[in-house]
Amino acid sequence: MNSISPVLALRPDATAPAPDTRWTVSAVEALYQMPLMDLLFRAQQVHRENFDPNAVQRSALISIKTGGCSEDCSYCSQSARYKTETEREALMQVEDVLAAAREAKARGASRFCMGAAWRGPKEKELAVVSQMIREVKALGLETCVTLGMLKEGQASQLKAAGLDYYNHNLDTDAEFYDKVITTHKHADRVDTIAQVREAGIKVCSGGILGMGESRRNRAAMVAQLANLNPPPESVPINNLVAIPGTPLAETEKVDSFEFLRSIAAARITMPKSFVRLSAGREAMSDEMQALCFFAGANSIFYCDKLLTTNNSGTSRDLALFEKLGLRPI
Ligand code: SAM
Ligand code: DTB
Ligand code: SF4
Repeated sequence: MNSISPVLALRPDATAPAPDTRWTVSAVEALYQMPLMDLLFRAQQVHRENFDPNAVQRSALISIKTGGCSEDCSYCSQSARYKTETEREALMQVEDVLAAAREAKARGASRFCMGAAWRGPKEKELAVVSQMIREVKALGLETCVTLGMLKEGQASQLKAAGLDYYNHNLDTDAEFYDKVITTHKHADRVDTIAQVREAGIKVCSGGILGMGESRRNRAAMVAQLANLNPPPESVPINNLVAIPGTPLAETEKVDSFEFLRSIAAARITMPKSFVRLSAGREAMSDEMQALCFFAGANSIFYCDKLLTTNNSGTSRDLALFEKLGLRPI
């Protein structure tokens, strides 16, 4: 009898591009259109081919400079243009950042991410951040910063300080970008990512769902991330945290299954990348998070606070890891 492996028989090859082929938006959209069980199964298969399915990477996140940002990102509590509850705070002292990094390490984080509400860093600011990177790295943590757009030469300064990852999200589809942000262009984001890559720093880039974008917009963003050569090593998928006072405060939430499909699409199109279940976990049930891990998410922010909003707390995360039998990376 001619026996076809059930695994192969279930693989919908119509949506699988040959290796080294670019993902078209339509091919990613076709993933979104699959029956959910087929999509989840395929995502889990890809996940198991590339990662330990029971291990999740944990990054701590801290805001090293808060609020007062010149940019008009419609989702952000830190834009100076919107009246939000976020209070401005100047760039932190290196010792204070270091104390937070020690705590994060003691709690079990493996990476320490530092975020600043800047359009981009000035030279003096970059020197201070470089010092933070050196000292955090010396504690034995991986380092990540997100400082906005970089100018020529700045990425190599960060590399020289020992930076492991630079976070710079595409945030949304190029075609939807100007509905959300007008003070800089989608192409500027791509340019900074190229500079980071050029300097030999690992790229962390993803986006936000639930800003009123269409499924096609979501598929286009996933395709664009997947077509970066190579794709980002880390892909944060944020569920919009609606901030009172921002233009997106009342936006309709993205459907949970649509969010899940986006995680699966990221996993399938970027098989070797860590996919981070990022902002929005506080509002998710344990069951929803478990489904996201099944769909291929294998990284989280592990800290009680994100930049300005609450994260799912570390004690809830520890309990969830225990319940699901997950191991930290
Ligand atoms: N200013 C820098 C920049 O924009 O690249 C770095 C900090 S910025 C706050 C980092 C990322 O946080 C944004 O690109 C966006 O993806 C995410 N973010 C900000 N506010 C958010 C919100 N309310 N909900 C979900 N994600 C958010
Ligand atoms: C990312 O993709 N998400 C993080 C991190 N990179 C810097 C930020 C989430 C911010 C959520 C809203 C806030 O706390 O202000
Ligand atoms: Fe500024 Fe970044 Fe917020 Fe945009 S997302 S307003 S650049 S801090």
